Amino acid sequence: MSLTLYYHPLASFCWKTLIALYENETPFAPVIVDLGNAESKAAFLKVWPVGKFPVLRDTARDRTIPESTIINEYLAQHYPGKVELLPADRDTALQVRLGDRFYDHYVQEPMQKIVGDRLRPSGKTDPYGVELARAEILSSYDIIGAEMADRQWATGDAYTLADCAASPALFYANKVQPFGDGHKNVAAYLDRLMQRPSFIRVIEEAGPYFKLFPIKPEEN
Ligand SMILES: N[C@@H](CCC(=O)N[C@@H](CS)C(=O)NCC(=O)O)C(=O)O
Repeated sequence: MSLTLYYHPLASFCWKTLIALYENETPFAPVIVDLGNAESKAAFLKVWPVGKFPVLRDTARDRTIPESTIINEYLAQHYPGKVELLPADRDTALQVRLGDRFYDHYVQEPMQKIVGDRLRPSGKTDPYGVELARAEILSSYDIIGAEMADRQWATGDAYTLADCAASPALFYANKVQPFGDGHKNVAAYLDRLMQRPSFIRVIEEAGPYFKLFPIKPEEN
């Protein structure tokens, strides 16, 4: 086995890559990084000095690949499987990349802003930034709701790496900014994503760590 994934089971960007790996049953060695543990953090910083996960190490090709999107494209290119995560057709691939970028930048990042703000020390929070993040997520829900009126998956009939990105983005965004009654298409899309065995497995594996998530359902 040549692939090692550095990750944390609760981390939303890591879910993107775990889902991609599980979709195609790609074998890998898991290494859980605990950034709260000095030794684990120091070892991880040697792998990727930026210190953000996931990171994939491929000894067969002597490559270290950071950034969830780049990892998922790398897997699609070098470790393809039954699910074509990135279509061969270049125009269709652009749509898939756009979907991936959309879910990262306009759903997952504002969600991270809200969660991150909760973890800040008192007196250092950013209420206006959180307000903007909530508005951005709601605007994204409107866009997704309209798109999903006649689509099964993020960019059409085929499941792709855009759906890998959408899965954690929508799962966690719904926890901090619930879909509510106004976004039924978005809720239905997340339901479809959550029926994928890959995503079921990721959520099960995160189970023991959910207690660390700082925002409780009753707060919404
Ligand atoms: N653009 C990066 C974002 C990665 C990211 O933000 N990862 C979070 C976990 S979901 C992380 O490493 N957080 C730890 C930290 O920022 O110290 C990617 O797509 O991989």
